[in-house]
Amino acid sequence: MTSRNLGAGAKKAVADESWRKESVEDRLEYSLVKGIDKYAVEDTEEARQNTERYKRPLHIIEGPLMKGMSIVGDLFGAGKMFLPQVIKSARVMKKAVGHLIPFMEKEKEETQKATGQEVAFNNGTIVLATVKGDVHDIGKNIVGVVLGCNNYRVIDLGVMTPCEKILQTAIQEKADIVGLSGLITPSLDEMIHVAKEMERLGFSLPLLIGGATTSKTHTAVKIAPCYSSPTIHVLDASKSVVVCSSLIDEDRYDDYVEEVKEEYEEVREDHYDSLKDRKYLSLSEVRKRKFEIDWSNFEPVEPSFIGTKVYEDYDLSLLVPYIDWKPFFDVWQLRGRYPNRGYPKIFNDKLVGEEAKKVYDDAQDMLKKVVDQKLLRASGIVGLYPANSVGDDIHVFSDRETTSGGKPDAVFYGLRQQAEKESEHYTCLSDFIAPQETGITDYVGGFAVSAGFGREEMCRQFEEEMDDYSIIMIKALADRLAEAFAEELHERVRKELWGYGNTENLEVNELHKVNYDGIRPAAGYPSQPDHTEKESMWKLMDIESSTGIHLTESLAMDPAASVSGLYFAHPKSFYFGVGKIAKDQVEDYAARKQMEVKDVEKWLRPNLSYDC
Ligand code: B12
Repeated sequence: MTSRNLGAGAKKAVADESWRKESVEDRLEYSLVKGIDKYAVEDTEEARQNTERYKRPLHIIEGPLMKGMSIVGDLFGAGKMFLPQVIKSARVMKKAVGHLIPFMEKEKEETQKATGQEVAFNNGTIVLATVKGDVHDIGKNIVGVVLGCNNYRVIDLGVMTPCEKILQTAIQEKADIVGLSGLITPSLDEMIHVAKEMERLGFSLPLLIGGATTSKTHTAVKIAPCYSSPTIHVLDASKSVVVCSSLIDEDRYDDYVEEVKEEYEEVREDHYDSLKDRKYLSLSEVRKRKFEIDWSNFEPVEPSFIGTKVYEDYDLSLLVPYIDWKPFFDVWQLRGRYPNRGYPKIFNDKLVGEEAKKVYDDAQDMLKKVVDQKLLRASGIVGLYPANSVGDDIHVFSDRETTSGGKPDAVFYGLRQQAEKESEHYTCLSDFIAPQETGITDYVGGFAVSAGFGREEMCRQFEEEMDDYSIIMIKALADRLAEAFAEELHERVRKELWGYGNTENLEVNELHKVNYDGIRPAAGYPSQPDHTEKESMWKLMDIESSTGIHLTESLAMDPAASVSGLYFAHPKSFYFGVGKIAKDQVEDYAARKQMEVKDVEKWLRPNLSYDC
């Protein structure tokens, strides 16, 4: 496999080459602004040879390269350039700087020998890491690239990084800032741990917090109080440059840190006030007000098999039509404005339409290669079982005979809404399964899919080529394929494997709008925020050995491009959010799951209505 012909957008060099006649400075600037990496090394070397103008290799970075990147930065800041273009510009910058690094290292050694003084080549050093137990890194990668373009030295420790490694690296590399990333809620606790360790070990470096599961409130309420130096939540990549430059600039540091401190104090006050305002019903009360389904005339459809069916090396071409492209554009921070928000209408958007089309075309090119050359592999599993609800839990059986009061083969535990609200129902997933006392044998399903096998090999190849654009592209596509797999398999389940929707005939866009009967809630999503439920699924369906999808200590699925969940068939089932729950439910849940209350509190911390 040669990544030369795999790299996204690589073949789209400009047809008009007249700009090659300009000065080397203009050519470098043009390459950076247009994101053309073809001549990056050649032109940088030409500039380096001109030792009269550029006495040190660093002067080429500080001169033409940074000039080009600051134009990129200004255009990005002004909303005239978009993330995919910035990442392509960064690819040019990385190749140019990569060519200069050996010369700068040599110079650094010589200067250090001669003067005994350290030489800095950049705005500052930032150590980035996805925390222990978490496998997601698209967001962190984007931040790394954007900071790199702004001449920060970025040391990216990758995913599943233990606290000790992060802190050791920060010391060894004389970092100016530490940045943590996480996608799933268990990572929030790991971030608190890192903050506590930084405090214990006497660190004073600013700590940045980012990733889909993080928030300003969580950072202000839970992480910042553990560490006496600045701890700042960063919403997205574009904000990361402003935050880092305010922290690195000695003149701005004090004011900026003071401002954040005051803001976080207010966030904490608001948070604690809002906790006081909210009311919760007791668990026994909400159980009385469960979501009622009339089971008297209900005849569940019997699945075509009981147990599991494994799909190895699933045909990727079957998945492509099921891709939901909207989240793909979110990754690239391309948002169309009403009425052009969704796909394909985004292409009509005046502001982002053209760029959206370009990144989409690059995605199609890469997707074609991935499918034709089988560069990614997809595996999945479906499990279908007799089941009954027993209170808030779902008892699952391996055969029909054992449903009537027998010992279940697995129990899926449920959480019930408790925050007072206008609607009369306080829902729990178990409400969608026939209760044991009805005597009806109902069914529940489970699934796990991944399209991430082979992704790391591709990324390593792109890394060698210093091609961050293609790294982000392949990760985004693997995630899209994983979700498409979940969508396609769910349809297959409804139409054939379980068969309760065998007359269904919906277009893919209707599937994305959930216009079919039944739901597939995932452990970690709002209907069941407890990630530990995945352990029961993995055991019942033997998921790891059947598919190769492994659970980390934080219960993230590895490979990252994986999705899992349960299937509910009842036409009245719907998605909902459990929201915050009170201590009586936490204690009851812990007793049912035979877990310690403090462990339940750890896994469900973002859902607790109380502080602990
Ligand atoms: C797309 C998506 C996925 C993709 C993967 C996404 C990825 N980034 O790798 C797929 C489909 C694989 C997926 C799977 C799952 N997901 Co998901 N997913 C999302 C979704 C819809 C968007 C996330 C995303 O990609 N955003 C775009 C990227 C570019 O943004 P980002 O990662 O946030 O990064 C930006 C900033 O956060 C910031 N940033 C990030 N890191 C850092 C670090 C520093 C230092 C700084 C300064 C800034 C910074 O800058 C970045 C660029 O701007 C969110 C919901 C949402 N709207 O956020 C849920 C969400 C993240 N998923 C969630 C869950 C639960 C899951 C699953 C566990 C579900 C399941 N059981 O199958 C799995 C877990 C997968 C696994 N391997 O374990 C939850 C997580 C919260 C929780 N309860 O744990 C969310 C929030 C949905 C929800 N509302 O419940 N998911």
